[in-house]
Amino acid sequence: MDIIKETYEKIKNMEVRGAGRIARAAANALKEYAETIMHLDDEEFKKKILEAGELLRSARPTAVSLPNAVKYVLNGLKDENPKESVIKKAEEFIISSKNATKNIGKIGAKRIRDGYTILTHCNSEAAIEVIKTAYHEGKDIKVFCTETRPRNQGYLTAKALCDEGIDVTLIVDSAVRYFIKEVDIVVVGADAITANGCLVNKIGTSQIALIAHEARIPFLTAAETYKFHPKTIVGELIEIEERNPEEVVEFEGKYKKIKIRNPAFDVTPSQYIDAIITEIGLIPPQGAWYIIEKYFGWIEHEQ
Ligand code: RUB
Repeated sequence: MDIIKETYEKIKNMEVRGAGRIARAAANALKEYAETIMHLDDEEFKKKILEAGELLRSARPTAVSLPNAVKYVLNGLKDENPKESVIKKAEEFIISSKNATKNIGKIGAKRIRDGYTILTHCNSEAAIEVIKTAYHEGKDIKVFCTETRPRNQGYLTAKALCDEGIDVTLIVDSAVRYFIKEVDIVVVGADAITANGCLVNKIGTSQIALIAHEARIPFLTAAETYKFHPKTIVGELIEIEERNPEEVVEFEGKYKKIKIRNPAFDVTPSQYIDAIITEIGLIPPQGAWYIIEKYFGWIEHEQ
């Protein structure tokens, strides 16, 4: 169980973060754990893997990639050879997740024209892949990265793009409207897409979408199909993670009584989203229901 607890802690304390990475970390932990308990009988093996899945799932509440990855691997328990199947499913998930990001890059890059300035928020592998692919296709592009308070994940994005040789400008989150006239397209990642086509992503995303909408700038989100939330089809709401107030600021003395709120994600309504870039193609937000229905056959609708 060590690998499971270790991975749970790393996801919880954000040593491993970002929806795609946490999903792959959970799948990998289940695989490594399964390999250590192959000597158990099938019933005992199933019990242990289910417990491990439960713990991993509880590490962070918002990114649906985490329960979707766990569920994908746990589905192996229903097979004739559950032990081999769990390991195979975990490997399958990790490979298909990496391929999905690559495909999203290729599809999304077609929407980036030569000379474009792109704005991105937070630190999304999928959004970065779109930008990197466009750049390596020879397009002359510039990127604005928001700082993404309070944890400043935007710095990671700025560094990753700078390492590729891309022209990057880092701005504070509140400067998006100031710079929007210089932006041709907004590309962000996704922690979850709901059945009615809304996007759940890093706090501040919905403000950016609103600003882009007002300025008539296309707003795209890059989301692998495992970021679509199957339970939203039966009306479930997505829990928005509220993190430690000390991430925002630490008050001393009498100022300790000042309340601080620190939601980590927000919801962007579908009307502000021009398209969702998935590994199977570019879809309108209205297509989210179809994706969940078609590609989540392996997830029963739990009510
Ligand atoms: C990260 C974040 C990212 C999505 C998508 O939030 O909001 O935009 O997770 O990322 P946090 P990816 O830092 O709180 O995990 O495309 O890498 O899956």
